[in-house]
Amino acid sequence: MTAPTTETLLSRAAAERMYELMLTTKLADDQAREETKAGRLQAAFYPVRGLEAVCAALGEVLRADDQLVSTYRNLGDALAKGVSLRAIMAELYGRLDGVSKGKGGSMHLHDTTVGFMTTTGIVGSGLPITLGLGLGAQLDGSDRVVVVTFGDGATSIGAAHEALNLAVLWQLPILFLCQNNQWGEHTPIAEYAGSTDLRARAEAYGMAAHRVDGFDLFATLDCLRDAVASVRAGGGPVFVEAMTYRLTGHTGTADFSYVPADELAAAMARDPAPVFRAWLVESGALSEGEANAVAHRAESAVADAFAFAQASPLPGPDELWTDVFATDLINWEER
Ligand SMILES: Cc1ncc(C[n+]2csc(CCOP(=O)(O)OP(=O)(O)O)c2C)c(N)n1
Repeated sequence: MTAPTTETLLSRAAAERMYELMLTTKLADDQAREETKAGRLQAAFYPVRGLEAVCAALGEVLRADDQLVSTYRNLGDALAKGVSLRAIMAELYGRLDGVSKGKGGSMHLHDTTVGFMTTTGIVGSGLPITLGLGLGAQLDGSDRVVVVTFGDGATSIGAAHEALNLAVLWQLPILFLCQNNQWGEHTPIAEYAGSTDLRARAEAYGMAAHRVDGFDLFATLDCLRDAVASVRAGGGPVFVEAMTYRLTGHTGTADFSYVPADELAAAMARDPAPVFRAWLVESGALSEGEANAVAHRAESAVADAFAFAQASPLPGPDELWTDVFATDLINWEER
């Protein structure tokens, strides 16, 4: 990691918060994959291992009223925005206490009370959704920021390009955050993209665009803090390409023996949560004992969330017709 700049020099509380978030994400992800492989969790689960520093930095720079749209690879994003780990896990298990009463599953997490607006399974579909949210913020005269996270593959989808273009044209308050893990399912980026400089695609539409090392927490914090400040100040949309690497298979159960061993080993050596812990202890920001206490909290939270999810009831037949159609229609006269 680079040394922290003045802006990213952390208060002890912020350091602990980010380490706890990164470790909670890693442990919950590890356990969810174990559960799916064992057949106890019979659901699609899309691991986020490798994205922990990007998620922690994003959580740190967003305000409570900012809004986030994410993808199926959403565990870290959801935790960063403050969604309950218990409710996320219950949703994964298809249980009534899940964020969508068990009817959405891992691809459809949302909790609008904390600004976690939606997640989708359709690659690239989050970008046009944020156009509406961004337009809403602009019409409200609010300075809230709308963020959308998406993979590198999403930048080859037509809807993503339409969204980038309109966001610039309308100068919407949107941060486009590309979590570039360098794979689209089982295809490496160089085999599906003519140019792998995704930042340049956004720049071509006329918006500020930056590329940052997404394994480097301090560099990512600096980059995202500046980007969010610029969007909030009315500077129009900003695109950030955070370079990471997928540390697991595409899904919780997918084979990933096709990933080059040297690339994976190099990425694993930069595994965000353990690397940040080592920095915290070596720099004296936290003692071994204090770092262990944070780790203990993360382990307990994950154990508690899985136990809660497994004990939660399945939705009954009475839930079949609830939350299916929108019933509270907008009254435009009153708006
Ligand atoms: C429009 C669309 N096309 C194809 C798929 C199938 N699909 C699911 S995930 C995925 C890979 C997307 O790669 P990327 O955007 O880089 O995200 P990552 O999974 O690497 O986070 C594809 C092609 C889909 N869900 N939606």
